[in-house]
Amino acid sequence: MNEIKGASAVQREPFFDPRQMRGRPGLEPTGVVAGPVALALCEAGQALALAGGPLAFTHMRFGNELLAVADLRRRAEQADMGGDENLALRLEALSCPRAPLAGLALSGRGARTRIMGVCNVTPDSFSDGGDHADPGAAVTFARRMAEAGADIIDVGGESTRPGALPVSHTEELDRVLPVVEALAANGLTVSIDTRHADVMRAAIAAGATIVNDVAALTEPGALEAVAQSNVSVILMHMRGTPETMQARPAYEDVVQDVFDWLADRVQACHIAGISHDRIVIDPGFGFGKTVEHNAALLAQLARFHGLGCALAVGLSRKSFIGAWTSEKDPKARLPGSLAAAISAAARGAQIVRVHDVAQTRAALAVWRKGAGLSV
Ligand code: PT1
Repeated sequence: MNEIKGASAVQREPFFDPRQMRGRPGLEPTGVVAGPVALALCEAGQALALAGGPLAFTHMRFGNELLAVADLRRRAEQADMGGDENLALRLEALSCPRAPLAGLALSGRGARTRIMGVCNVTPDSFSDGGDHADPGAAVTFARRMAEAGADIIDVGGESTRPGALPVSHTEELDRVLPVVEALAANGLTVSIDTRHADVMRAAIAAGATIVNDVAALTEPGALEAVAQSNVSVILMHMRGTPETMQARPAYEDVVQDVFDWLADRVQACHIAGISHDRIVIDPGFGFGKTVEHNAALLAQLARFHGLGCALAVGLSRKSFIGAWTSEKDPKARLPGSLAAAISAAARGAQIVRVHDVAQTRAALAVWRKGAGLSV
């Protein structure tokens, strides 16, 4: 399954065109299977690898239709004869392997969900309210997360929780740079959580190998800052700004709208010279979404594989988890956050951004055993 047909398709030019991935109706891989069963079904032509595996899917929701993979393939093959034009291409985007992220394997038989540990160097973060506001404390905390199994440390100096106010770039730089430098010097994989081009450039120079941007490189100079480096980027969807985003967010179809918006940002990256294999997408849970919007995004998360990029999610301790579990205290939202991480992993998300690294690692390890996965 890790060597499925189409593995080299990532190199083919039309595959790179996100406009073709926006076809209607949306495709939702469903009937997700794992382990030996997944391999057997793939070999029998009755399942397709989900983003290169280790998961696979047997069915696809296609508008109002629910189709078996074997039937879909038949339909895709008829595309040349004037059938579903770009179905074959979209199937390939859903199932081809993802490139490694900053050297971390994301696809294939032995790949496991990667854990990104949140390291906020802010006095006002929503759930860890200034626990490690000074750089020294943040470095100690991040090292502990790495020991607990974080694959990536996400360093942020500006809170983006709903209602948060912006900080000056100098302030943000003063907070994050010493932390990025120290962690990169320790050989850790560091992502910089920022919207600002100058912070991106400085953090990349200090050793960050991933830019995590909740504004998806829409701020002035941000596309260029990433394009002129060789780092990877996480493009996250947000409606409005953190200050205003929760004021009556409305969508026609939240999953399709977010998908299409991300497709446009992926295209903007391509045009700026950022290659497809450097791009990760993130639907932006809690950023300009109601509780129902977040529920739809989680339930239909597998649709986002249709862009042919790796998929990251941030669910940990967010207010919709509080709403689903009647828990007001963000730090007490751990059980819900673990279930959310498993939910996302079971839909093939390759990266989960979390506060509780050791607990998430344990929860995912047990889920993998139960699913029959080998690592
Ligand atoms: C995220 C994310 C992020 N979330 C990425 N980066 C935050 N790639 C910061 C609430 O409703 O999901 N993906 N960086 C934190 N943002 C929020 C949003 C925190 C909503 C809290 C809420 O409570």
